[in-house]
Order: sequence, then C-alpha cells, then structure tokens
Amino acid sequence: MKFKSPPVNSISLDFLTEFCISLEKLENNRGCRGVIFTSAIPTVFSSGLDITEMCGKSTERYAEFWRAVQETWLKLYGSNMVTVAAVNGSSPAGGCLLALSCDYRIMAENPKFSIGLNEAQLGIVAPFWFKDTFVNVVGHRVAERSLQLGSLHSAPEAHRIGLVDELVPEEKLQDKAAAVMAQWLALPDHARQLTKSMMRKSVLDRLVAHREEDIQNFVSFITKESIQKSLRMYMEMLKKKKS
Ligand code: CO8
Repeated sequence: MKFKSPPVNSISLDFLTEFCISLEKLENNRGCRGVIFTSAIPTVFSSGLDITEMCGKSTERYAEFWRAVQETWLKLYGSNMVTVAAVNGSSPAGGCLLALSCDYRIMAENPKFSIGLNEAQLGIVAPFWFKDTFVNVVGHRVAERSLQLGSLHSAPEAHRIGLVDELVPEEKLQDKAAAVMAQWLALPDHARQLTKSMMRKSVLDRLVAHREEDIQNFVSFITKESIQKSLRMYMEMLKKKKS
C-alpha cells in the first residue's frame, strides 16, 4: 500500500477513512496474507496526524477524527496479515505510530530522514496507546526518554535504539521489504497469527475498554486554548522554516 496524499502524507480524516477501507478489503481477501506500507512521496513516509484536523474545528469533528485514528490503529495493530513498513522518508508522530504498529520496520539509510514520537515538541501528549505501542518496540527506558524529549531520531539512531529493525540503501528498500515479507509468509498463518495476538491483545484490549474516555480526553485536551495556541505556533514555525 503506497501512501499518496501530497504534499507530506499528513493523516487527515479522509486519509484515515481510505486507509481503513483499503486495509479491511485486504484483511477480508483470503488471497492476501501480507501488506507492505510505503510512501509514493519522496523524502516523507508520513508527516503524522494532520495538524489542521486538530485546530479550529467543532468538538463533534474532533471526536469523529479521534475515533477514526483509534479505528485505524486497532485495525493495523490487530491485523492478522503480516505488516511491513518500508519507511522511505521522515515519519514523525502519527507516521511513526503507523510504522510502529507493523510487524517489521525497514528504513532507508538516509541520515536526513527522521522518525519518532515528537508530540511533546508540539506541546501535546502522546496518548497511552501510542506509548504502549512504542514501549513494546523499544522498551520502557528508551521510550520514556524519547517521549519526554519528543525526540525525532535520525535513521541510524532509530536503528541503534531498535525503533527500526533494519536500514538499507534507499534503492534496495522495496526489494528488502519483499524478501522480509517472504520470510514471514513462510510460516503457517495460524501459528504466526495466534502468536501475534498473544503479544498484542492486552494493549489492544486496553484501548477497546477505554475508547469513549480516550475520545473525551482528546476532545477536552485539544479544545484548550493553550493547546490550540501551541499547535498554531507549531504550524507557523513549519511555514517559517520554508522561507
Ligand atoms: N499536518 C498538516 N500540515 C503539515 C503537516 C502535518 N502534520 N506536516 C507538514 N505540513 C504542511 C506544512 O505546513 C507545509 O504547508 P505549506 O506548504 O502550506 O507551507 C507542507 O505541509 C509541506 O511541509 P514542509 O515544507 O515542512 O515539508 P518538508 O518536506 O520540508 O518536511 C516533514 C516534511 C519532515 C514531515 C515536516 O513537514 C514536518 O516535520 N512536519 C511536522 C510533522 C509533525 O510534527 N507532525 C506531528 C503531528 S501530531 C501527531 O501525529 C500525533 C498527535 C497526537 C495527538 C494527541 C493529543 C492528545
């Protein structure tokens, strides 16, 4: 599956809706046992949640957006298919979550590309299930430091801390992803699927049990004037960076 939402694959409500529909179609297709996620946009895998979806909207719209973010993660993290992220560009925040939710991550070894949960830098807080997913990949200590600092790790550093499993030259990324997929698909589906579910179920169940509360938390947090101000300033900073 190739993300193609220019300019930077930001995760809007439309992006989430299309992603969920596509993933569900593949999940229900018995002929499909695995998916490789990558980007059609050079240099950016995904810029994370679309910040404009979190600014100046109604509470109903925020709730709808957040439910779609939850739904996407529940579907991807809980997928029965083999999921491989071929990270061919930068991948902050929600983009990093997409990669973290896969079974395996391969990143192009370009030191200019970065990945991480940088929410703290925007003055916002990664939700508990972003944190749980991160901890399950890199371990508690690395996650604690990285989350508090809102770190964006360069590709080599991301590899060193285990945030990505492998680095390969950019031109070899898709071939490597296909080879990894073949390796994972060589196992019997039922054994791999039950093992995956055993590893991930408690984390998935936690969001399912607290879903409405999590939506309310998001809406009350994001509607605070101080948070709206932080997000507006961050967007301005992004625009200034260009000029
Ligand atoms: N949302 C909306 N617009 C964005 C985003 C985004 N996430 N990222 C970039 N844009 C816009 C830019 O403002 C710019 O717009 P314009 O052309 O109108 O000026 C355009 O996209 C292109 O951006 P750049 O020029 O910066 O593109 P580059 O190729 O130079 O850089 C990057 C690409 C590295 C992705 C860079 O744009 C970047 O760092 N973006 C910010 C990424 C970010 O910090 N995302 C965090 C989103 S928050 C999130 O995902 C989790 C939220 C959890 C919420 C919990 C609350 C309780």
